[in-house]
Amino acid sequence: MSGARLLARLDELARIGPIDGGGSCRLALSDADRDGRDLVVTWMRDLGLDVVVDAVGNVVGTWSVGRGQPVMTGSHIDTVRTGGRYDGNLGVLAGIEVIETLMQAGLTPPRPLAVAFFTNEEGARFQPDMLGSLVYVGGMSVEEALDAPAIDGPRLGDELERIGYAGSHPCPSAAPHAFVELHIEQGPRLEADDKRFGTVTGVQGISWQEVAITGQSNHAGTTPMSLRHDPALVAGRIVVFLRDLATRYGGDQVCTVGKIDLVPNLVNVVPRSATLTLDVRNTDESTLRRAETEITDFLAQVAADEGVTISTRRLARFEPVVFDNRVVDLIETVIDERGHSNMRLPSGAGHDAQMLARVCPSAMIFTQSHLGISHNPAEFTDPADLVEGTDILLDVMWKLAHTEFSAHAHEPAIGKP
Ligand code: HGY
Ligand code: MN
Ligand code: MN
Repeated sequence: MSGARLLARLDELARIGPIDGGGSCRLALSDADRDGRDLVVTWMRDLGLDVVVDAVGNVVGTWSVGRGQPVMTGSHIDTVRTGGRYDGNLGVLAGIEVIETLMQAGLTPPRPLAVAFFTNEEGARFQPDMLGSLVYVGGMSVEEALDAPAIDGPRLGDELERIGYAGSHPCPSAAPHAFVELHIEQGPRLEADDKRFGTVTGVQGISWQEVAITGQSNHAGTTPMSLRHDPALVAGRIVVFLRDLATRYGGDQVCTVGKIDLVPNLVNVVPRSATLTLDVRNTDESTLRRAETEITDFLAQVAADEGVTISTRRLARFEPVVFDNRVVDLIETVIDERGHSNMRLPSGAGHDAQMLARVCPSAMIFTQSHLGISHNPAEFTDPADLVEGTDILLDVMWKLAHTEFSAHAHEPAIGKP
């Protein structure tokens, strides 16, 4: 395995859509995303992989050797606006490196190996997140996906056409034999517990909604406080309510308001409207539902209190996912055999693996994220961990290619994700 080649490619990809601090901004289906896609497709084609682009722009490069369905790896190369250089990119470039290493070593697996990058994993420009892999496994229709509106306006289908990634390969695609994704943890646990790698048992539940608050635009100087119907105030109360809810629930509960838009957004105008996004997650489905119910009740109450109207729009909703214990065990065994400390943990972030888990035995490998920072140019993972994580991925893929899974439904990893 050539660590130098992997690290050089990570650097080269990071330079597409560069932002201060060494990160990248490649929002899904933007020009920068197109340029990143073109670069990675070039690396796939230079390797002689069979590259297909499907109807929602997912790209899969396959080393067509052996027989049967491929062992697949991959992730995403779209980023948030303040993206780091490893989120998603590591999993895609490590997959290419694994195949190139085996080719150069003259080691041919009994099954094809495939590496994919999926469209709009981040869910930052279009919702839901993991949209491409969701369509890939048949969880969302191509038509619905192509009609998804970007937060800046265009239809997803029109953007695919514009950047030249409206592929012809049909969705859903045939299920791979197995799927394994290498990804940075994006949280603080591995480093805090001094564990070098993570064996990921599943992904927590995700609930995204958009809340639109309509009040009464008015003059900031002349309107008495008692006569205001102020959407900005209501937005602020919602932010505080979510923080209090997460504090009350404790445990894995997280709540985030990441986006607030005021209209007309001017210093001397009581806003007419406020539109905000709610990102609420928990590893336990019943707790997540309880949180959603509390939020719904609060929105009704605060609308009545402040004399505003509130409407909501569902942006994403995925229940917690538990990965296949057979793949989780295999990953843990490989890391143990290579002599590295590791721990089992659920993923706080969403990943394409949670969608592939619907159709084939799937799991993930985590590397540490320094100080748990991610979705931030300061995202950092020790290069030695990136390289060793890729070697772990190679071992896992090689073993999966030599593993036959019995037909019965996957055996979920022990306990909640
Ligand atoms: O939002 C997430 O968890 C992921 O980054 N799409
Ligand atoms: Mn990611
Ligand atoms: Mn991300």
